[in-house]
Amino acid sequence: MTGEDHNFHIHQTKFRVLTKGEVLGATSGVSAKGILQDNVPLPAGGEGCDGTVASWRSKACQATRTVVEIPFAIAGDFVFHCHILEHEDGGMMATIHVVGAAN
Ligand SMILES: [Cu+2]
Repeated sequence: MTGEDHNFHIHQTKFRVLTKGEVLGATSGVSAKGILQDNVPLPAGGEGCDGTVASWRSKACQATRTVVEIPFAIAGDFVFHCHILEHEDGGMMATIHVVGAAN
């Protein structure tokens, strides 16, 4: 939650952004709806949100939620990061470790 937008980006795979209905359980498994994409904008916390803990605690930040469904086809490490270079260089980068299904 910050005072500026971010842009979630993942390497080596793509994802779908789920609708509220899908998040609430209207569908299960990999959705047949929605386009596959490799990045999605994540909106800032609103006008009163300056990215500080104080603004968060004062409830000035308005959280929005973006839920994605990533149909990983293989196991491995998948890098994700903010697609704004300054944010990425500032540390907004990590990996998702995907393991195979248990038998
Ligand atoms: Cu960012």
